[in-house]
Amino acid sequence: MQDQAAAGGFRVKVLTILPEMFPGALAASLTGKALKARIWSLEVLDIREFARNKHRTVDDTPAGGGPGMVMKPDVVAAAIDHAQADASGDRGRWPVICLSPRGRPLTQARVRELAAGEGLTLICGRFEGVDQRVLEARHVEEVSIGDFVLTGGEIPAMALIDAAVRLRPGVLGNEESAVEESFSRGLLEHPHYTRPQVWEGRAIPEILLSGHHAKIAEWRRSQAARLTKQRRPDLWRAHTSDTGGAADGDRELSDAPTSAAKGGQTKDDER
Ligand code: 9D3
Repeated sequence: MQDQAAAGGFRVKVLTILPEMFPGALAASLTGKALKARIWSLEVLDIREFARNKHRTVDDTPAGGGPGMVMKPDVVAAAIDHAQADASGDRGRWPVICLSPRGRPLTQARVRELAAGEGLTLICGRFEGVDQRVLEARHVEEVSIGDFVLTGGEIPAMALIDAAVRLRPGVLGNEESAVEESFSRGLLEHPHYTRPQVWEGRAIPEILLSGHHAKIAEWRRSQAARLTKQRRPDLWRAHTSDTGGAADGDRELSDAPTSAAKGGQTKDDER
């Protein structure tokens, strides 16, 4: 089969002024194997190729003044229009997304929707960002990967691609995908251990060596609850409201200040 879509392949187009950054990390490991196996395809478009002037200018000074530069709407629009020419016209199944610190935070729920589509066109922001008019005119969705500052959208684009591709059929083993379905239910994972039984004087928790599967499962549930309460009170609240607050026999989350509110790591790593 020649046609990627007909072959069931997930098609990703990346618009960037740093095309040399791709496939980068995506060529390694599971995503790299899946790329070779044509489970997904990657087309990298150099935004600079869509600049029409002699100097291939992609940016200009911000209207109203201020620091930095803004990506020009005409150049970015030409790149988007080129990318979308052979994409599915159904934007629901092939959205155009700009990775931007002002975007909506990426969630696993959105990743699932994206992975269920035919493809993605990703614009990697650089400089202060992209001219607002092209985002509106081309119905571009803005997505952030979290509240920290990077130098550009390329690494976020790779993160999004990695998250989506791993959900495509044939990328993960059955074992891993089944675990994903049933297990976590919005909690952090329990801690993991492997041999040696004692390492640097630290023993594997006795219960894990007992062979008592029901007790092991219960220990893992309580550890997952403990870690989630400590590190992600937001997730814990969502989980307890989902399950009517009866998920765990432990004390409920108190109004005590979080570790972040107290200025960082405190008892987080006490075991
Ligand atoms: C001074 C205002 N800055 C916004 C916080 C400007 C700015 C900083 C960094 C504009 C762009 C960038 C580059 N970052 C991204 O393109 C980016 C990003 C990020 O920095 N954090 C989390 N997710 C993303 S998605 C794209």
